[in-house]
Amino acid sequence: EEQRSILLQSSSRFPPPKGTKLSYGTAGFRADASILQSTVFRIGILAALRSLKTGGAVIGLMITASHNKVSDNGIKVADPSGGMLTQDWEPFADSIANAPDPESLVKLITDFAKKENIPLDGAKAAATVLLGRDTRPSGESLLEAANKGICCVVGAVAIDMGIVTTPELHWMVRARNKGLKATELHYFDQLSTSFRCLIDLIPEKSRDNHHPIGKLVVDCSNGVGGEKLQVLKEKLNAFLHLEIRNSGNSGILNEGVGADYVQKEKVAPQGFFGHSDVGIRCASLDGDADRFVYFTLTSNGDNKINLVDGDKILSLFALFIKQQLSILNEDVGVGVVQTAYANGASTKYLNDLGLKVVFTPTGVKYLHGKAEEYDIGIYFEANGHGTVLFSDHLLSWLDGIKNEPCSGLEKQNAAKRLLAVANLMNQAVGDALSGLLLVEAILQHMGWSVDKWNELYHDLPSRQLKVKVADRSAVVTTNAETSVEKPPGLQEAITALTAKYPQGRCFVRPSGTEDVVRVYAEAKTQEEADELADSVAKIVQ
Ligand code: 16G
Ligand code: ZN
Repeated sequence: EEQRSILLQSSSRFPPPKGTKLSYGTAGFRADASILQSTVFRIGILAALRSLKTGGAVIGLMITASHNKVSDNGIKVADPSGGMLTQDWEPFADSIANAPDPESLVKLITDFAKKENIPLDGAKAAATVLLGRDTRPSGESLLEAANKGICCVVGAVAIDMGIVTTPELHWMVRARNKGLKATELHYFDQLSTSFRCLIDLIPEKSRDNHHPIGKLVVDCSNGVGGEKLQVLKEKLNAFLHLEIRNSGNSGILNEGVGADYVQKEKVAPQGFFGHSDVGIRCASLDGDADRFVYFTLTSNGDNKINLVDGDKILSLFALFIKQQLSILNEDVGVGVVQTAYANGASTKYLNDLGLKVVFTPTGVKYLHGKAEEYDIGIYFEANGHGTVLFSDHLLSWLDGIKNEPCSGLEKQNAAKRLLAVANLMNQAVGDALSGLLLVEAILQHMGWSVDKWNELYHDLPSRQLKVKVADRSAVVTTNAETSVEKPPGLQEAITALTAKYPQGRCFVRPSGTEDVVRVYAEAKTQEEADELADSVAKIVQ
């Protein structure tokens, strides 16, 4: 009863916005920041309940709207593993976010707690929630609202981690629940130590004939990534020449900058110039630093780029890992996970390397879940979100080789490299900072320029379009979004149009983050890809 009255009282101070229906999509809740107070308050309650449900494990709450505009914000829950909130709690998140008044909200909560056997009121179990936010101006007050929600649940405490990247918060949740050291300092230590380790393990002979690969210039989207990358830069100065741009208050968050902009528009971000930066290795982070892409400026005077996207990052990682495994000469289950957006040329390249490539629907929760099924699971979306996961079983096997002189120096070193990759790469979620360091380490290892890397394969021309429709939920897809199930007849029409083009491939899917249906087409020439996308867009309308 005490719990009930606390919930009623506090929630009356956070009335929901009128006339908007919110839904916990692939990226959590996202909307204009001005209407999110009640949502984050309520998700604070949910996070505390989730902690109680999981026996007091630490849960994460991140306040961010990633690459979206600065006036937006959002909230996302991290489960005890550091991964995304379990999907079977998403309907509960939706229903409490949309409860019209305190009474109905409290009823939803108590009913759910009963159904899930969550000990409310007088619970002996304690609950812990880690809170983090990106640099958005609305973040501070939203974090406070989330904090209030958490504190409504008897026995729950919130710990404010302040301004952090999304992957940092997920990393901290995971580390705490494993009983490991989990502060931001430990995060930076782990990244910089494992990067150093990879550099120290570069074979002498490739060190001799490799050219200095020059500086890396990073566009930080005017977001949280800049100040964090600065810390790594100071730690790694001797091994990595970094130049940081679009960081802090130099411009507006995500406006004409950042990984999403660069990847979608295929142009250089603001602050990069076609006269001084041509040919230089550049990278872009997104607003909360969980995605990144590379690029180079192509010619003088304009902002055209050669894009090195998530597919190519994935291919570089897969190649390096494959090389180390072949030194170890042992059959290890490697799985590469892509979505239908992966350029067909990347899939072909990976297959030709002899790797097993599987597809999932769009969204990190699907890719991550699939990648966890392998000894080494490598996943990336073309947009630059991804990581490399290692099974415990494989890690202990690698540890054994590392510590066994009879394995021989070559094998020991290969095992050490893979262990360093496992330490460097965020095991909870895609992380632009750790991904960037792995790219840099591998390029140094290979002695490769960014152009050499980009030559691994040539992208097939592609085109993406979005189509406004009356009801996007009318489009239902199957087979990892590669074919349409409903409405009837649509897939047959798409198949017929696609068949007209050599190397043609096309799919449509309802967006999870915008009120549109997306169309993706690939073909042998750009004109044909455009034509195919256009013609399919017409029949979707
Ligand atoms: C979300 C997803 C991202 C995906 C994008 C697709 C997470 C954390 N993020 O941002 O992985 O690429 O949605 O958006 O899962 P769309 O459904 O609008 O195409
Ligand atoms: Zn992001």
